[in-house]
Amino acid sequence: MDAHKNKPGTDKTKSLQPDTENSEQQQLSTNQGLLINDNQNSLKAGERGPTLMEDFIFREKILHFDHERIPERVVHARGAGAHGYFELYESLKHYTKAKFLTDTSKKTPVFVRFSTVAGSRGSSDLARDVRGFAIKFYTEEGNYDLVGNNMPVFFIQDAIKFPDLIHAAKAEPDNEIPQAATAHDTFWDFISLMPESMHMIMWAMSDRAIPRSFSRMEGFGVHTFRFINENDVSTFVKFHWKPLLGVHSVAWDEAQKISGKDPDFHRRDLWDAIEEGLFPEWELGVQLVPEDKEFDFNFDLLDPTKLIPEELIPVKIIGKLTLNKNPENFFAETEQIAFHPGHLVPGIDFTNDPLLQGRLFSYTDTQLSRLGSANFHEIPINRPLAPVHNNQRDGHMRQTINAGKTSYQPNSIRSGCPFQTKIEDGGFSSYAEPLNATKIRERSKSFFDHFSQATLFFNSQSVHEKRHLINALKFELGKVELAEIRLRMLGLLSLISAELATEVAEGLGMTVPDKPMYPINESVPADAAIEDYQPSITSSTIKKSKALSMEFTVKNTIKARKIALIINNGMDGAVFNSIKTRLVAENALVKTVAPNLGFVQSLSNDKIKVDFSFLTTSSVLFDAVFVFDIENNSALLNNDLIQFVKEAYMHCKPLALPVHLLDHEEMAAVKVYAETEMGIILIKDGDANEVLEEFIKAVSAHRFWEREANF
Ligand code: HDE
Repeated sequence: MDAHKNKPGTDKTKSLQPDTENSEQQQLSTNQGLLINDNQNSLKAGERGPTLMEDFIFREKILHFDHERIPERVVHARGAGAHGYFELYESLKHYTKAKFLTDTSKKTPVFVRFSTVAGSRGSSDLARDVRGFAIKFYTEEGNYDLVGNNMPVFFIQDAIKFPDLIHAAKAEPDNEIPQAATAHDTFWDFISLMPESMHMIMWAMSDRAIPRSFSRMEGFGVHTFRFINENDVSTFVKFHWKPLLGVHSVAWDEAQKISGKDPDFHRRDLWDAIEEGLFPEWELGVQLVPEDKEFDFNFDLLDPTKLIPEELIPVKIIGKLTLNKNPENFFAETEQIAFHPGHLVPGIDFTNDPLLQGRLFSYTDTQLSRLGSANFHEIPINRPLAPVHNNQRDGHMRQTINAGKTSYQPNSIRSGCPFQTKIEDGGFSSYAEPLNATKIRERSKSFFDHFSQATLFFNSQSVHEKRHLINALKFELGKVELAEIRLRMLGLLSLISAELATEVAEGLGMTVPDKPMYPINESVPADAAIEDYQPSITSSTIKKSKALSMEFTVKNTIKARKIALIINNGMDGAVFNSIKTRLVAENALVKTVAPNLGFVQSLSNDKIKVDFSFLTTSSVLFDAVFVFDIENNSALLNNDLIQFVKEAYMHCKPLALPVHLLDHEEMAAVKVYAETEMGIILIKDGDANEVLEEFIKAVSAHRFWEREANF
């Protein structure tokens, strides 16, 4: 039996059990239940003769195989998911009547799917990209989907631009190159003509686009939504997920190497953490804005390229999400789950954000082509825990057997059932927002400051975060072939920060143009001046926001950190055991690495199991490296080990090293910075236990990016 089947579940996972097939101790059969006697040979006319058309067992098997694939998601195709639950810390009754947000005794089952956006299903987890962060809450009032991302803003302001954005970002249509990468002409051509994307470009070029793991990313609902309370009072709300492990990323060089060494790195990390019982956790936070404060900001709350700085509206932490169970079957659960921002419960409603409004059409529509039928809500993972009764009938692959004569309303034959529910008894009603409008195809003037928050983001980054962002732009624009695209981008960057534009220009061997070169916006009201509808910069009251930098999210924990313990024959087994035990007690995930697989022999002849050889793993797959000392120094100075340590050093990881390892000529750089505060811990007198506390502290600090200044 698979180990993870013993792990805890939720009410939703229990509800999936009747649909779960388990072949243990079972006989092989056809789909009709006929027992199969030979699954190795097709039916033939003679042992060397042709296969017979009559072989219905062969035909059924091959036919099913031929149809195993469904279209991948048009965006967010690559993903991984898990089950879990949401617990509420305090009731939000004052703001919303949603039961899962008012009753603190409830544990709401959820399924979460994380994803990249641009790549295909088989692409690397480590692509520079936005990450999807989609949650389905199986509440007693029906399914509520919070379909968010790991960045709080978006590239475009109106949903009608989404196909353009995605066509530009995906592989180019003539040769389908590059896979899962935005470093190419069509993406930057589009972006350089879309000044509204500048704020999101800052996020997408920051290290947030190369997260260390799903469990170390924030999540955001992005749009402003509405809470509605029992008295029909509306409050604007923005949703935030804050990871309890802090927000951390990898280095760009590392990301590219992981894509080759283990393209399933994030998927595996999520799976392993749950299997080990190191459940990923996030706190849910809300920013609340009363309806009458809608216009108190120098940006529009309906504009999805803007965030509300936490200095203006603090994030109120209201509950916790825990992921505690891996799926039984990737296709049945992670692939077939269908999210939709329009899956609401009473107490939550939309705003007129034009991006959100457009999404409300797209999600159900896309499920029809992806999952093939209007009955996709009947797939086990999509079924609500709340009962479903209505007069919708039939269609491809209908599962429900709707008993009774009537499938219409009003009816008298079944006393009008299923009947409507009054609002006070839990029936949904849309927020009665007063509208008095003229039909127009225009953008609100309040949406035209495309730069202030991009500047706020850039200025809020730490020194190394800025450096990484600048390098990302040098890389991405450096891959662009058409010089005019690069030039247009430099023009736009100069409106965000002169420092940023100048440094990127230097990397491209170009100079920043005097004037930005974006197209004139001609879509203005008939009686308005065209100048009033061009991109603009409003002065911002806030110059820096702490919440926008990852630097301040470091937590004092090494939970789920992957640590390589480098071992070899002739090491001290007792020291190894005590260090390993302590790291495991601190919830780290430790693996042994040695020149060869099998076992190494300690000084006292104990056998220690080797998890990986230098050939089957790589330093980029670990957060930290601990090298155990051995009697024979020359064996320790093995070239594979030196390369492993050097690479971890270059990626600014914490290292614990026997002091004589630094005698190797290739370790000269490491030697210079040993014993500084830069996470290089030396084991001097053989007893590695003495440096353990320092090592644990260094691992919890994540990375020592200051080292980069010396490369
Ligand atoms: Fe999506 N998006 N999106 N999106 N989106 C999809 O729905 C779409 C947007 C997001 O794990 C698709 O079922 C439009 C913003 C996530 O299954 C599709 C627009 C945000 C996922 C779609 C947006 C998202 C999707 C493709 C512009 C963050 C993955 C497959 C108006 C708030 C969900 C599918 C999963 C998936 C349309 C913009 C998040 C085509 C038209 C903004 C996390 O319906």
